[in-house]
Amino acid sequence: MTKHFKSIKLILGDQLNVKHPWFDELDNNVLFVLMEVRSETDYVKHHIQKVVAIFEAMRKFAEILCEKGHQVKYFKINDSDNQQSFTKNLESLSQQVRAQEIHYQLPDEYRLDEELKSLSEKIGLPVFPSESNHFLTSREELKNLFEGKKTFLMETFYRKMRVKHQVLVDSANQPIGGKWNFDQENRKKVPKNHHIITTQLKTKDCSEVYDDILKAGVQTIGNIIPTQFHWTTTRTEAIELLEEFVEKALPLFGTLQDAMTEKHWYLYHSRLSFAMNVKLISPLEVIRRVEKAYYDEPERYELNQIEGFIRQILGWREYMRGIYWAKMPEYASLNFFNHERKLPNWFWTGETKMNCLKHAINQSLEQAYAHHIQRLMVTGNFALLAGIHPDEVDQWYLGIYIDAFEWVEITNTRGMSQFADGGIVGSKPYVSSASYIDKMSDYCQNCHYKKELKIGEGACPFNSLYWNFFDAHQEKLKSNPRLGMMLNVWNKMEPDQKTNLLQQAAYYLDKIETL
Ligand code: FAD
Ligand code: DLZ
Ligand code: SF4
Repeated sequence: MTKHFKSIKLILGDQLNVKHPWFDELDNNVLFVLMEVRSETDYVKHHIQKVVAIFEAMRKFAEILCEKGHQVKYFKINDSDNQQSFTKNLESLSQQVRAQEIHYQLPDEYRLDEELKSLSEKIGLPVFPSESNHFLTSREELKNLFEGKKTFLMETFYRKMRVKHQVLVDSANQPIGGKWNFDQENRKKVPKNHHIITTQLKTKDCSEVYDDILKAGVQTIGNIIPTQFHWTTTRTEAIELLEEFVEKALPLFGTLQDAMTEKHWYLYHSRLSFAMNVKLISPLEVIRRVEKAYYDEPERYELNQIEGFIRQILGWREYMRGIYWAKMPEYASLNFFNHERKLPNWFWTGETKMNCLKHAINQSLEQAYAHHIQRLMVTGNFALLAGIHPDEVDQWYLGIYIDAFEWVEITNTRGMSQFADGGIVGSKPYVSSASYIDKMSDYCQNCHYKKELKIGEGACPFNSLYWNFFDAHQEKLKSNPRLGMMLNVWNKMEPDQKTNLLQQAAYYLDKIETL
């Protein structure tokens, strides 16, 4: 006979926080439910490693809840009673166990927020949302900070967060080290002959989950070796990775955070984004651990490394979430430059002669990962210069990265990278010619194209596309104080030179599929 439960509590695949108050006490009236469902695997074509990581983490989380004595119903993707949607499964489960109410934690994504808001009406039971406690700022607090403002600078937000959470501030709420921001010290290339000593990949066998996904016929992108899976899928693994990061990579994190190299795919980056985004580990835990490293051993951990890292989490990560909730759903259709082009097919195969793009894309297909500057200044930069429709760009980023969840993907992609929001997230479009990519990487050395050539046979496409971008969007960019200098350079260029650059760009755009 089926057991009866007063309440069903839904746990989404990115709400795997064992420290949530829901799990503080055992309650026999509560049935927790987790579901592997096609509505989530199919809203975009995800990287195979992302689906494996989420299912593996969900299954391990359910096991931990059971071990603690909680009651759990887990829908695996191929279970015969799985109707493949949150609403349908909740409807049948609530009838089966005669539940009187349903609870959920506020989701991080607008689409699911809307779906869960209409649960009560669809199922005919009272439904109670509760705070997830997963961020350093509640949705209400964000609303008050962002509502009604056209722009709200990340730097202003970040300083408020430093003071609010007492991170790297003194008793007068002034920044430790006398500066809020050490970015100027953090723009170095990997030095020649530098020996990279960083975190290791710890692997495990995820074949069982992988086989289930294959059997279900979920369409995915990218590659995987299921027997050597390295993404962290438990809290214990996430804490181990954090410790290893602090020990090995943090001492150089800031200095080399913008550097790119063919020699190493994550360099001194933490690879903690997936664990944080599915809430195996909390942002404050990570921040406090890194802050402690500085206070314990200031001679080993310079402030620029520490502050640079903390700003990404306390600043950028929380700020992006703030913009998301302040501006959705309109944000998802912004297209400031009216870009219309399709994403070239080689974004899905890595088959391009441009070495920077070949490297960043192949790495993304192999590892479901690229670090920030690869995402922003290689793939994102090219997509913006080439005038790709932001919907196409969003689909790619939302699918391919292990850490891609809409609240943080769309604000970074449509906002920071594509400037499709006209300057809500960033104060200027992030575009560059070959010179920036060459300055920060070793990609240009082995490229089919010549970084120093702007026109003619073998000219680097970034060079002409860069000027073409300024020419095409003069009207929209001319009032931007941060772009005045580049527009001046463009406007003062010899007419012949301008014509040649524009012709070169048109030629490349015409044969974009073969670049
Ligand atoms: P580290 O370099 O070690 O940084 C530490 C942490 O800081 C990250 O784990 C992350 O939580 C946080 N962080 C750093 N930069 C950002 C940022 N701009 N916004 C929010 N958090 C940040 N991050 C995602 O988590 N999901 C995404 O879908 C995502 N899409 C992106 C798309 C584009 C076009 C760009 C330019 C950036 C995107 N980012 C995204 C931000 C950033 O690239 C990743 O967080 C980072 O590369 C993850 O690797 P890591 O954990 O090794 O990061
Ligand atoms: C991304 C994802 C995938 C691929 N699959 C599931 C799933 O089967 N079940 C689930 O609960 N969550 C999944 N997720 C994560 C959700 O899409 C995530 O909860 C939303 O993106 C909200 O941020
Ligand atoms: Fe990229 Fe141009 Fe450098 Fe080649 S030369 S790696 S295309 S920036």
